[in-house]
Amino acid sequence: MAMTTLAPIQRLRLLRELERKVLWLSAWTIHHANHLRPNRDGLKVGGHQASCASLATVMTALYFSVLRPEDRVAVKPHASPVFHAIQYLFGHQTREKLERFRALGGAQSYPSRTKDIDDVDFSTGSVGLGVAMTLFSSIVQDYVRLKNLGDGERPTGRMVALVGDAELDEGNVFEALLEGWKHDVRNLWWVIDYNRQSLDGVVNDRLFGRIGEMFELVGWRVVTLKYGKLLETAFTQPDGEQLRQWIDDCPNSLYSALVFKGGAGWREALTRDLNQYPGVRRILDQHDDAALHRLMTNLAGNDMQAVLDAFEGVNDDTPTCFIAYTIKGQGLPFAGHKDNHSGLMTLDQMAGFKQGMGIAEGQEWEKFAGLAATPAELQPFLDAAPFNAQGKRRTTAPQVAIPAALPHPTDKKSSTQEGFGKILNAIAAEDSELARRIVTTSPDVTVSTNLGAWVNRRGLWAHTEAEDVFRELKVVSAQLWRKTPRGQHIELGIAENNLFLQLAAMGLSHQIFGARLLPIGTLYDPFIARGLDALNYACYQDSRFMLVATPSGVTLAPEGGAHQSIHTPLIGIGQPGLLSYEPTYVDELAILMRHGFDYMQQDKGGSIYLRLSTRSLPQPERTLSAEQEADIVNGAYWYAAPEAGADIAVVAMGAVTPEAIAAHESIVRDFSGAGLLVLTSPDRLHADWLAAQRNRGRTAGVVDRSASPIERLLAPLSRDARIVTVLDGHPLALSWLGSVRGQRVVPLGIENFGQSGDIPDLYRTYKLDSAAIIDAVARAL
Ligand SMILES: Cc1ncc(C[n+]2csc(CCOP(=O)(O)OP(=O)(O)O)c2C)c(N)n1
Ligand SMILES: [Mg+2]
Repeated sequence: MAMTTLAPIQRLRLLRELERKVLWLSAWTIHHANHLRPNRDGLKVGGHQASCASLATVMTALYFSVLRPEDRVAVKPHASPVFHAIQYLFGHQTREKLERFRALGGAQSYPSRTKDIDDVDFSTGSVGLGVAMTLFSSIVQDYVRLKNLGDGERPTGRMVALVGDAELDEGNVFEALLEGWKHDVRNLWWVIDYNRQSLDGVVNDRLFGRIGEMFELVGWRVVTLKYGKLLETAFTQPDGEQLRQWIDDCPNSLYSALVFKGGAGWREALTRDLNQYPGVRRILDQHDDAALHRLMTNLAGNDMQAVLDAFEGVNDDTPTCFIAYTIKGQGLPFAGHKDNHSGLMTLDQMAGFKQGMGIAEGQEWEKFAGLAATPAELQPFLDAAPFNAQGKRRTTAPQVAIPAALPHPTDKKSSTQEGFGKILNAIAAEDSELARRIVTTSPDVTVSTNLGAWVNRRGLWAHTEAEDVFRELKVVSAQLWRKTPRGQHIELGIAENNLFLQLAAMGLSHQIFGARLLPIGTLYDPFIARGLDALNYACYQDSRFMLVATPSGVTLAPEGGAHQSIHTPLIGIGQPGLLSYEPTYVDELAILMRHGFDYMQQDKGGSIYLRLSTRSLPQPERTLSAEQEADIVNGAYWYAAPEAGADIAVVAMGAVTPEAIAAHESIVRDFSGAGLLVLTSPDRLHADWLAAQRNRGRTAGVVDRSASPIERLLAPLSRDARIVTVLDGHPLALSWLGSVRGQRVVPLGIENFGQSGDIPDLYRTYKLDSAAIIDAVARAL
């Protein structure tokens, strides 16, 4: 039975059946996890039966009929069980994983690209982020399409977000909308599950008038799905308009409460308010309580035909917001109750629900149990779903070969930020695959993070050509900002959250659009905190990009504490999926960028974070050996090697290294053989050290105390050597070094908000200068 031969009425019938099944399976999956699995710790397992129910119609319509293989979806996080139920019916999810919903290795609480097996497009969980992710993905889709970076012809997909109405309270959604308007976004469908309930209760009345206007303001089409077919028919009856007006005017709380109370409640309220209208009295007479309840709760977002009509009525690429009126908990005993967000059906309620669904004992996981349509009708319908027409939807893309060394400047003095700009500029000058695959983006700090030269060469990206007016009018400027579809820089407004979502989307392009990109995003280091949840979200999805954060620390000097980053080195250590480096010299940076481009493409790789500085440092004249290059990638090297058994070592990282060099020169006069270790990555050192400890447990008997780079590096020092560490960041980032071999550490760094000032004043004030380092050595002894 092919889709094309199925009459609309037949399709509607089967979709309604599947909607029942999806509602059942989602509720049962949650029920099973909470009531039927042994509970060892007494914690509630949870799950959201009511939130699932309100989206069951929309998701059934989408996955079983409307979506195409090229479409990509971000599912409302707590509708995860609905998604898994649909994939189970498709045969992409297993019963075992559903039985283990929210247990180790089971179907995930919130849809996860990396942990679920059933073809999740975008992970969700932190509300608002998945929604905006679809918008930035639509930009990536257009970017790779206009440049032909993909694996051949690929139809343009719709980027679909299934959005809880309360998700729209998250400001990041509106930041994204505005940015999307600037970039003329296309092919976006946001379906808002307008159940007028959040977690804590019922949302503000008529909020959606405002929200609809917001979407229209930024060029979206708004399609409102308000009343279902039953109600629409009732409205055409005599006095039906009175009924419509009554519902239109009904406050959200009253409507929700009546949904919960059911038929008798509706009758009482309507009799009280509309008894003077004979037509309404007739409608009341014609419906018993159950039918009246069905009628009054017949909202379009829970009405299959209305949902299909809405989706199938949109056939162009204009971004579209569907406001789908739904009922939270539709079809469940606590429908409409304001406290239903985390409500779970009791055992009794589930027994009743199960009976109503026609499911016999032991048949709970059967795909077609309790349905009126036969398996012989349903299975072919599922098999023919257009969504699965091409099998696996997750794409791959070949790796881009990275040259053995990147071109790097050899200035006698340079900051790492300047070096970054020059390295990229040199890459931009080449006609290489590496240069073609790099795409840069920045939230209005392109120039001040030294991306300017790259943009001058490679251009700004836009759907259509736009000349640089300043250039046309011959106004002299260092920046050439010509916009073309060939451009390789996506300029964003000042919204760091958008930067991270744009990077998240770019960094998944190989798996979502079959096109390998090497994304680089720049921002000021302190403003990582502004977008931190989105950065975490990007890493959680295993997106791959290079984050260049500059300037950093108090070393940005005159700008003072407001722009000074303190704990970003700790974020670098603590953030999974993000390998962080803080190079001191430009030759290190070149090696690390090269490593980064490679690491971003490895299965077991990840994203990379480079913490840079604007402080110009004298650059060492050196040619690094392969071994030294490996040390730089591994996280540290001896700038001045210690003598065997040395009692003192100074450890430094980044912009403060010249102070450590000066201090070291003076220290060796008293303690000959003291070493100076320069770090490039406490993150990498720490991770390798922990991994070595874990592995040690497994090879019984043999204790290799130099299994990880930091153990080997510290091995020459005496057992009770003193180590002074210094960085322009929180001292905790390095103080753990004392645990490696049980040596005492005096950690220097920044613990407080800084002042404005010049570097000598600030380093003195915050005890980062050579006097402070020498003093720390004295204290250590
Ligand atoms: C950033 C973030 N804050 C808080 C939560 C906890 N939370 C999960 S769902 C929810 C309410 C969602 O309401 P709505 O979007 O209307 O979804 P509904 O359940 O009504 O469909 C909240 C506050 C979260 N997941 N993410
Ligand atoms: Mg809601």
